[in-house]
Amino acid sequence: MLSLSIVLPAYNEEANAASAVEQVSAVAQQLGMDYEIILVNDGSADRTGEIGRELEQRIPNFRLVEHYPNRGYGGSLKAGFAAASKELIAFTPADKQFDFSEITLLLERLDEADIVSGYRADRQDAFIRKLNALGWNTVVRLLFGRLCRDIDCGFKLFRREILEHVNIASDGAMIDTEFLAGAKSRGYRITDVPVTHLPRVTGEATGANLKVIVKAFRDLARFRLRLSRELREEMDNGR
Ligand SMILES: Nc1nc2c(ncn2[C@@H]2O[C@H](COP(=O)(O)OP(=O)(O)O)[C@@H](O)[C@H]2O)c(=O)[nH]1
Ligand SMILES: [Mg+2]
Repeated sequence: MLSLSIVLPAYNEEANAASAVEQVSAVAQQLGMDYEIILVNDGSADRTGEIGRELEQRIPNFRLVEHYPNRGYGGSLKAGFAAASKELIAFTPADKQFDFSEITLLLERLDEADIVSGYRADRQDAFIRKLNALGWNTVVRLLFGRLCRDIDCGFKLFRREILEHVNIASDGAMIDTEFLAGAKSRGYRITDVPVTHLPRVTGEATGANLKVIVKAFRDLARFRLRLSRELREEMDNGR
């Protein structure tokens, strides 16, 4: 049985963090795997850090990683990945928009893939977010071919070794695209499974503001160029 690191990025999640970690912990204890849970406090202005330190007193195999100032969704995930020590890494947001017990659906697919992404068959976000996602997934597919159905789904599982071969520069919303495209172009297999998506009940989603979107598209163009250059260099060095 492979071992598992579970990363939860958190930005101003004082209303969700404790119950999110308790839910993940309850599921992880049933998996029969060697596991660790890592909550990443991404420069929150609220009590997320304090709550994380309190959780360290009572949640088994739990660790808080925190940094200031806020780095962004990608930056928080990368901090969690860097702290992870197990063979597999799963990530799920601290706002409880996924049912972590469905991790078993992702684990089941590891025999056919190196990265298993959830996809939000029934996405519980505003219409504008769905429209943005459609546009984003279409542009990414044009630039990198098919990666998976729902590129930015925040519930994924992958083999940690991939991080040794794929360098992720973005600290923003581009992280999933960089990771998936970088992994696919190095021959790693990607698959996806439908997962339940829950509405955000408390706290504020900031994933859709215009600044984030414009930055992501600019980063996308830069990444396309960088990936081609990296692959050429790897070819030249016979890797
Ligand atoms: N938006 C945002 N979320 C962050 C950041 N750092 C960590 N997160 C966490 O990343 C997860 C996803 O963010 P969210 O805004 O809910 O994005 P959405 O669900 O795609 O709308 C949440 O658990 C956030 O707390 C950040 O700088 N910005
Ligand atoms: Mg969310």
